[in-house]
Amino acid sequence: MIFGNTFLNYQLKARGHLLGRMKGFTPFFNMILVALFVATVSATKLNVPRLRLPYKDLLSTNRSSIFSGHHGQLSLTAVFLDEYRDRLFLGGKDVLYSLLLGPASSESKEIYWPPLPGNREDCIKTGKEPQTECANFVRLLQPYNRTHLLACGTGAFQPMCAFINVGHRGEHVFTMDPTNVENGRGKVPHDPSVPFASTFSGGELYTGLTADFLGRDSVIFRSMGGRSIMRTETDQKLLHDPKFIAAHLIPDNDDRDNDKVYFFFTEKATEAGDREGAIHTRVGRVCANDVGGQRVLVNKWSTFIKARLMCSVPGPHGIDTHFNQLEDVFLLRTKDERNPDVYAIFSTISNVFQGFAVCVYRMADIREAFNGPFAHKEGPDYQWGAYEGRVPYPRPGVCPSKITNQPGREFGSTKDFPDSVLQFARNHPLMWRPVYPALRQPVLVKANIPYKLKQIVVDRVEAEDGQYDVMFIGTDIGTVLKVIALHSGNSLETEEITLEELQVFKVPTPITSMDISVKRQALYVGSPAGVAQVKLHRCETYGKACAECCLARDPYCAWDGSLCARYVPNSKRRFRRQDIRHGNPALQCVDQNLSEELDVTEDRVVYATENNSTFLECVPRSPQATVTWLVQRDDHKEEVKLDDRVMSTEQGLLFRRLFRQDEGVYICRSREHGFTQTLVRLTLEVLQGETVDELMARDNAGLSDSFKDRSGGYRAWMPCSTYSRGSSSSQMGQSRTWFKDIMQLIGPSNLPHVEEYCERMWCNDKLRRKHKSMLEKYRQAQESARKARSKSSGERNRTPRDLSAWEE
Ligand SMILES: *[C@@H]1O[C@H](CO)[C@@H](O)[C@H](O)[C@H]1NC(C)=O
Ligand SMILES: *[C@@H]1O[C@H](CO)[C@@H](O)[C@H](O)[C@H]1NC(C)=O
Ligand SMILES: *[C@@H]1O[C@H](CO)[C@@H](O)[C@H](O)[C@H]1NC(C)=O
Ligand SMILES: *[C@@H]1O[C@H](CO)[C@@H](O)[C@H](O)[C@H]1NC(C)=O
Ligand SMILES: CC(=O)N[C@H]1CO[C@H](CO)[C@@H](O)[C@@H]1O
Repeated sequence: MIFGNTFLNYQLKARGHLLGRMKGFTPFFNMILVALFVATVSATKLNVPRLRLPYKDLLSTNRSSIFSGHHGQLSLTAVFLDEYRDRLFLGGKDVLYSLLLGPASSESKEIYWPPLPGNREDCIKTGKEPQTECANFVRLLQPYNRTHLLACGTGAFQPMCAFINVGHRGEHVFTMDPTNVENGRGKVPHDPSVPFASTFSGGELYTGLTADFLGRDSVIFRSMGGRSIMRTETDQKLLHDPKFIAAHLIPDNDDRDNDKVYFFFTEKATEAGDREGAIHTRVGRVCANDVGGQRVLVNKWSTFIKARLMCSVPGPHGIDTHFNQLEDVFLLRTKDERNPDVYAIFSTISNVFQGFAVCVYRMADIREAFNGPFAHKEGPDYQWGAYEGRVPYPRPGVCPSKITNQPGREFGSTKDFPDSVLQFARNHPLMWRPVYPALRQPVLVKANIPYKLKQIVVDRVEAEDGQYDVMFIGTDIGTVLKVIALHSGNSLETEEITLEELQVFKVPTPITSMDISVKRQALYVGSPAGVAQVKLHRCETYGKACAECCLARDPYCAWDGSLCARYVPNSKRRFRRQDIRHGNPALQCVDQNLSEELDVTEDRVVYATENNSTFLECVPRSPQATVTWLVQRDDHKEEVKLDDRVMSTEQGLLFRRLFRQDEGVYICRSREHGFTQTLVRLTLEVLQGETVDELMARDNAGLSDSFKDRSGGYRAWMPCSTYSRGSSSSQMGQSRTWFKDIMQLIGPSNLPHVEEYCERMWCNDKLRRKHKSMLEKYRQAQESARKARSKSSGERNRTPRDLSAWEE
């Protein structure tokens, strides 16, 4: 099979997205199309993800796996990642799941949990939607005790809670007693679509939600445990149409009496004055040991105070652009449990601008705002200002503790607080000073992007040159962005690098939850379509060379001397090459074996016909790289001259009409961070004289009888397998793709002919013998390519990977 080998060696790789799309376009349209491609190429490449990983690739490389319930439709509404038990608990519509996370296990258990009898029907009678409202949407899953979880659902607008037996660590128990169901009012909202926040601590449940059927009673609750239920008073000064995003207990110091529960929410900002409907983001807090007042504020929070969270960028004319709408909060916990970093996604959506920002807050700054002046307004005609009068003792917002419980001033409980303190707290819940983010600016800003940022989790990663906070940001289109923000030197400027864009879900769907397991090095990404387990990193994806690993700038990954692999701090590995700050492979990889790395895998030959269009594909791995094309003729290399006829597109080099003198060796080079690498080396052969039509005519003349049907006519099309003998089906498969490739190169209008021609060439030995002349030509081509290849590999040995290019 000389002929076959020849062609297989030269598999033509023009996958031809471009040509495929151009089929059937008039030249005029081609022109526009090309103009668009060229425009995109020259557009700015900043903030483009360095690597885009499609859904299929994530699955095929085992980077991701998806669970969508036993019946396909999960309608995920709650997730609890239990790292202690190594299990993932899910709540959806009328259903609960328990998944084992062990390496080899994919075991899952299900509990069917519909609304209580009659409630679904009652819900429908009130005019609610049967499918999207009148079901039990599980909204809350919290660990309750050593054997049980607390689960609460909307119960068709009749909230209910139940305890789920999940067993001890190591056993896969998952049962619920359906008769032992409690009223869930104040624990989850009635409406499955309204946001709410909860945290379970010390046997008590803290929730921020709307607690009534109509969704008007906005309140912060504490329930369960032994103490009486606590709530906020109904007062717009305290909470004004809030949308709760997150709740967390964060200790202040070693005295547990100072433990505080923080709520993150947005609300209508009364202090914004005339601007009706202005929304601000707040951080509010209560003392965990608050039991309300004795005469006033009975069973109502007496320690609730709140401050504004600012997230803005300087705008033109000195007017800042504020990101006011809170989307998500992630607490990056460290060894110091009192001082987690608070990561928050904000949005601002106006007629002229849609933008998103991530701001990071330090607990010290939040506490400072709460220790500062209270916001005050003397009367309806006065401006808001800092309260300058005397603040009663104990200062509102301070928890009763050893400090407040001194001889002579014995405030051991909020019930001991003087009425004046409670009155002041009730009238001054807002602090005057806002909380500014670290460095007073966002770590990440995205403006006018065609998607929304919805969820964030952060992993603090140890790298060779320090710690990096890797942000995983979920969008409303089913993707997750993996981003780091770098501070350059002493300046305030941050550089954000999108390391990867992972298309986690097949179809665009909003990501509604994200949890990170540092132990498993995995991300659990929830959406209505299901939950995905995604590995935080897959270093091999970046490539097989030191330079590629280095350019990736991924803190998880380093060059270990032979592979791009997970960076392990303090390991004994000799080679650990990583440069997140600058991504400079010239410095990191200079003593590494460069020759065998990225440099062109295989030289290839591309055949194309004169006067026709052709396309040389070259797509750099990173969209941040810029591409240049060189052409080599007689040992002389020069940059390809681009014009209307020869154009550089995002996918490769397009010849709109091929001339004989275009023959040569084409070299596609990419450049990123001053580092140049050769991606593709192609020998372009221009076929002339014998047009395909002529070849066809000759073939037809010498056609053997076996190719004529009974009527003497010539069979228009026959699958190869009908006349091939002795060639395996896998070879046939390969030949098929080869046909497609060459067809696209030779020109759309010739396709039917060429397909037929090639098929016959490929499949029939007799015919093949008749084409000695053609064979000879291809053999020569193979020979010259082989020479070119060995010559170029000789070059590689001399100058490993284009060292001169580094100095460009
Ligand atoms: C993915 O996992 C399957 C089953 O564990 C395994 O057979 C396959 O080789 C893996 N693929 C890759 C690319 O690692
Ligand atoms: C956990 O709580 C459930 C529900 O109240 C109870 O039935 C169970 O006995 C408790 N388990 C432990 C270990 O306390
Ligand atoms: C580098 O090249 C030398 C000789 O070409 C070879 O022996 C060695 O194994 C290579 N090292 C690596 C890390 O590839
Ligand atoms: C290509 O076009 C030129 C000028 O129009 C013509 O002379 C030449 O014969 C054409 N070649 C082929 C193979 O059609
Ligand atoms: C698409 C295209 O231009 N195809 C042309 C390829 O060349 C032959 C002649 O060599 C023309 O007939 C085709 O129209």
